[in-house]
Amino acid sequence: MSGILSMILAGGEGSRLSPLTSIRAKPAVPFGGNYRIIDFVLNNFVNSDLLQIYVLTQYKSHSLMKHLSKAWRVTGLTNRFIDAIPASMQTGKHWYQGTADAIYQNIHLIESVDPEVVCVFGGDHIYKMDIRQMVRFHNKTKAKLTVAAIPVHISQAHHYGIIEVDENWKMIGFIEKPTTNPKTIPGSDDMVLASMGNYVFDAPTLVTSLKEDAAENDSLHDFGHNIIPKLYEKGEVFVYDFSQNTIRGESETSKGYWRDVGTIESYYEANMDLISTAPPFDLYNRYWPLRSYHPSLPPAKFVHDEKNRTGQAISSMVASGSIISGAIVHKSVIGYNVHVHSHSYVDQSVIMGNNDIGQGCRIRRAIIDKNVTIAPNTIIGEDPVQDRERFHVSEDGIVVIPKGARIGF
Ligand code: ADQ
Ligand code: ADP
Repeated sequence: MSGILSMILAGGEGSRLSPLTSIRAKPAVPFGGNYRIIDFVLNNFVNSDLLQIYVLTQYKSHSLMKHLSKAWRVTGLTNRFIDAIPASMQTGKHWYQGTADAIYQNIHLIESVDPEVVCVFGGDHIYKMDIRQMVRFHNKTKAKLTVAAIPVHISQAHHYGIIEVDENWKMIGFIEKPTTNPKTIPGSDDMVLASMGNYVFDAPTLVTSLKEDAAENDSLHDFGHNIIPKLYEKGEVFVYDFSQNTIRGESETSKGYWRDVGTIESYYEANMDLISTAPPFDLYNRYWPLRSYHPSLPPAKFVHDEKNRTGQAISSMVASGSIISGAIVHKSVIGYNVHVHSHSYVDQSVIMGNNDIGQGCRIRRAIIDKNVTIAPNTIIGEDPVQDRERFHVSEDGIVVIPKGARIGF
């Protein structure tokens, strides 16, 4: 496939993921032991052999830029690139006002590549998608814009753009983040069709729509609020049914898996999905390799204590450089260079990397950001009242320890 330019929106603030996003952009948040959230959409493009990609960054982008330059540098291939584009006030003295403005401020990049089709995708979801299949659908329907969609429960409708389609999947209704209950999918009482925030545009339509939108004073300059409603009213928008996307080597249970890891709960659950016995999101499918930056580190090490039968990780993932020494790790995701010392127990937790968990600790249902040191005999996640006094705790009781904290000293 040629003539396809991709622009990934990676500048969102991700405030609902705080404190994990208090020092970095949401797409840079570590995920699944070895990865950053942005890696999944980038792998979708690379595995679809679409390699003309601009990644638009803005909010707290240092960590994201570092990751992109270490993990995703493309060298030596003509007309193949993954370029990080920091916000640089191209069209006036203001940062990106909305997602459409982020693309508008970089319209010169589209005009200089001169593609036929532009993919505008979000940078902060966990899923696998063969994007060529969506582009083929877009070409077949001759749509000006194609929006990828997935069914979600009606209770979640207010987080998404909600879509109505006719029998040919032409968009006949769209409300961005509705405040009242929208129409459900025909034949279902409680499911609605949600936009995944992934768009395939005809390049001239995108350029014209962005220029018109930029000239409007009362616009939010946002795809969901402003661009999509205008285009669908002209009958030019089709909807791509993500559940039809197929990937070699994937099981039936993983079909349609897509997670907006926008809250602490959803981020936590998506990490836990990785370690279930039959994971709905499989990191081990060799037909869909998931690249990232891998530092050179020694293999994970498990130091066994014969007497206590410790020094094990059960139903867990443990990244390189980590040492589980006389401790037990259960149903947890452990990132790089984590040292869990003897007589400690880590259960149902996400430990991101460069952490030291002292002897005799008990840690349950916690997310521990990078570079955290935990003093011996610290207990986290067992007493909800005490936890709320000492830590950031999510609505569902997940304790989150921010990057660099020293706990219990
Ligand atoms: P939201 O995710 O709420 O809804 P938004 O916060 O605008 O929309 O983020 C969309 C994408 O753009 C994210 O990847 C974010 O990181 C990025 N982004 C946000 N502001 C940016 C900026 N100033 N510069 C660069 N990138 C930026 C959208 C759609 C809904 C759809 C959901 C699916 O509007 O219709 O249902 O995505 O999650
Ligand atoms: P604990 O407090 O759990 O006893 P220690 O820090 O004393 O942990 O380390 C226990 C074991 O972990 C060591 O005996 C060694 O096998 C292993 N270990 C510790 N640090 C390293 C390292 N840098 N490289 C390799 N193995 C290490």
